[in-house]
This record gives sequence, C-alpha cells and structure tokens, in this order.
Amino acid sequence: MKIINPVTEELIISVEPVDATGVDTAVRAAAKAFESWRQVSPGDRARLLRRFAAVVDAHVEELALLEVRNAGHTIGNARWEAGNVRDLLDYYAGAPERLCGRQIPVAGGVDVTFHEPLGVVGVIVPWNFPMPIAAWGFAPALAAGNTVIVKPAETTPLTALRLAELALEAGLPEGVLTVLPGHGEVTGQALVTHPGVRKICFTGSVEVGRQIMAACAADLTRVTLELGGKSSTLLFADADLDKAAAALPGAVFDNAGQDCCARSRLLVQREVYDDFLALLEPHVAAWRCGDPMDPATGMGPLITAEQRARVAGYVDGAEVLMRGQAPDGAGFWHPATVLTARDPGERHWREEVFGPVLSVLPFDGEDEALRLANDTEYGLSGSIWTRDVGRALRLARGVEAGVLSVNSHSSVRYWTPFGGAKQSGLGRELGPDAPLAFTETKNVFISTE
Ligand code: TXE
Repeated sequence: MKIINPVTEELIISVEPVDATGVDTAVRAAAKAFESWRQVSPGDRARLLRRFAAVVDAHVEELALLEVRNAGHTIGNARWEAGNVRDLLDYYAGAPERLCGRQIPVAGGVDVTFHEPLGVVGVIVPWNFPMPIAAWGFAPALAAGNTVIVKPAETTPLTALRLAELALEAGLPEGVLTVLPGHGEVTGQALVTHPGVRKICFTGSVEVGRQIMAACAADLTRVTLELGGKSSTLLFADADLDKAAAALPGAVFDNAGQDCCARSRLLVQREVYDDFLALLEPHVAAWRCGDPMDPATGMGPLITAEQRARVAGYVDGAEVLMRGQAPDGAGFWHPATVLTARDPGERHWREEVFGPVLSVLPFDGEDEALRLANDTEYGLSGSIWTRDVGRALRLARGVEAGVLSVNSHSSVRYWTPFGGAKQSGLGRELGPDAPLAFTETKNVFISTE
C-alpha cells in the first residue's frame, strides 16, 4: 500500500498489507497472549497501562508530526490526538481494580457475578482520526483483560503501527496489542470472520458497518458500530448569536469536516436568519485552509483525491452562500463552503458529505426545528443554542441522537459515553462503562447447604 502525504501528494512509504494467513497467525498469537494477560493481576495490568501512557506522552510530538504527514491534520489537532491516546490509557488504567462484580442475595447459598474478559478483540479504524479511534477501542479492552488487534485504514496506518511499537517498549507482552495494516476487504474481512475473534469495534461507513454486523452474525461475534452522522445545530433567536457564530466554523470545518460529529446542518430561526449569517461570514472567511504546520491554520487537506472529488460533487450545482480560500497546486484541498439548502430533499442536506461543507436551512418554531433535525436516518450528535432552559431540555430529550450539547459544540470526552442512535451506530464507547462492554458477565451460585 502506497502511503501518500495529502499535503504534497508525495509517497511517504510503502506498507505491506497483511493477508488472511497473516491475520490467522496474529489472531492465534493474540489468543495465546490472552491466556497470560487475563491472569495478570489488576494492579500490574494498571501499572503496565500507565507505563504505556507515559511512553506515549514522551512521544506526543513524534506521533503528532507523523499524523501531520500521513493525514494532513493541523499540528495542534495532531498533538491533541496523540495526547488523547495518553489520556485514554491513563483513564482506563484505573479500570482493572474497579471492575467489580456483585453479590446478590439468594436463599441457600451465595451468588456472585464476575466480569470476565472476552478474549481477542478486533478494532477496525477509519482514516479520519487514526490515533484516538484506535485507542477508544484498545485502551478499555486491554484494561478489561482482553488482547487486541487493530486494523487501521489503508491510507493512514503509520501512527497505529508506531503505537504498537511503543506498547512493547512500555512492557506490554507480545501479542497483547497487535496492529495489522491492510485492505478492508482482505485484512478487515479476515479479522471480522475469524472464529477466534470475540468482538469487533468498527468505526466507518454505514454500508461497511452493515456488512460487518451481518458477518459477525455467523459466530455471534459481539459488535460495536460507530457509523458517522448528519448532525444539526438548532439555533434559536434568543441564543447568544455572537458566541454561536464564533463556535460554528470549528464544529463544521475542523479536520476539514472529516468528523463523524461535524455539525454539517445548520437550522436557524427565520427571524435571525440574515443577521446570523452576517455574523457567521467573517468567521468562515477567517477559517484558514493550508499548511498544517502553521499554527494559524484551521484545516488541512482532505485525505485523498477521491474524497475531494466526492465532496466537490455535493457542492456542484448547489447554491453557494459562502466560500473560503484554499491553496492551489499539490494537495487535496477543499475550501470551507456554506450552502443554502433550497429544500430538505437536497443531497448535501441529507447525506454525510465528510468534508468542509455546511448546509443551512431556516425554520419557524420549535416543532419544525425538531422535525427537521430528526428527519434523517443518522442520529449521532447535535447542538441546541437557546437561552430558554425549558426549551433546551425539551429539545435535548427530543432530538434523536446519542451525543448532544447545549450552547456548545463539544462532542467527545473520553470520560463520557459516546455513540449513535438510529443508523449512526450500535453500542457506546468511552466513559466509565466502556471496559464492561469488553466483558461477559458470569453468574456463579455457591451452595452453602
Ligand atoms: O470508510 P470504510 P471509507 C464515512 C464518510 C466517508 C465514507 C467512506 O462519509 O466519506 O464513510 O469512507 C475497513 N471488512 N465514514 O470508504 O470503507 C477499512 O479498511 C472489514 C464515517 O474510508 O467504512 C477501514 O479500516 N473492514 C466514519 C474502515 O473499515 C473493512 C469514518 C473504514 O472504511 C471492510 C470513516 C470490510 N468488508 C468514514 N471494508 C465515521 N464514523 O466517522 C472496509 N473496511
């Protein structure tokens, strides 16, 4: 696989994809490693995860620079992403000693529950956040006593491969965390269908998510799916419009819009529609697209030429309200773009664009805003902007999504649960319960008679 720098379009390195035989060898090694890893005492497992966090911390800059080259992320974002891996490891290092079962009152004996690790877990990662999404899977899974195989996206395997080396450097035993680069239909497919794999955590497209869920049915392999979104900002006339206008570009254009939580739809109450767009315009114009190493840059390029063509396809023929600047020449650039949704049936209003494109539509009242926000097969994220607490709570309960924010565009915190409703996914990641999702609850009754 040729790994390309999306800023320069130059070859960084070629990586050998792992075939089905290689996957089988790795799963067997991970299953063997599991037998010892599950026996490691909770305190020792916690210590090893903390040491892994410390080693990642010592390599944040190196990992960040690697991600800038491989994925075109801005240096600030890439540092945050590497730091996020460290924080996840630190946070879930607290889990092994806290995975407590229960003692349940019964007659004639004692009844206790245990949270047992599943075994080998496969984590299939997309290209938009190669480091954090890998760690959302492996950190809680390892903490719960599983061994993990990560399959990074074909375009962005470099940071995951480096993390696997750092895990060994930190003292994690061989086979506990393995990274297998390769193609989805070969390496990914072999991992999903391998009978030795007990759970798959998949982040990617809805289409592939469906295929993976169907394939997992054969062996009843557990599955968690995180499948993207078409999330809305619901902006009411009574909101702090200046604050909302300043925050919105980051919520849509960060990571060049290649973000499952991107608030790619903006619903504005009609009475402030023109005023709000006038407030938004200078912030869109100031959102710089260009050199990811420049700290003033808001976003880098898209990941591939194909992704850029796909995004441009949504803009072609649409009514453009605002368009930012993008560099000419080499690089898969696409400017920040704001489109008017002439009606809610337009493709850019309905489908996940996964690029720096915002679609805007006015609404009149709360009922209409809710109806429009929920008129999508997706249900991942969303924001509600209003100073009316009652309305904020009504809408927070009414919007069909897994993760919402009020007067803010924040989405993901590693210590709070994350995941989608409807076709945005299945199951939850992150937060205090994530390690439990990598266990089987066992109930044991001990007779005292
Ligand atoms: O995703 P794929 P793609 C959406 C976004 C994007 C579109 C296509 O709209 O434009 O999906 O992206 C592996 N068995 N999201 O084509 O194909 C693949 O190798 C096992 C939203 O890149 O779903 C990669 O590692 N694995 C999303 C991963 O799945 C398979 C993030 C994702 O690839 C496989 C990414 C198979 N049969 C894209 N086929 C989000 N949730 O944020 C592919 N893979």
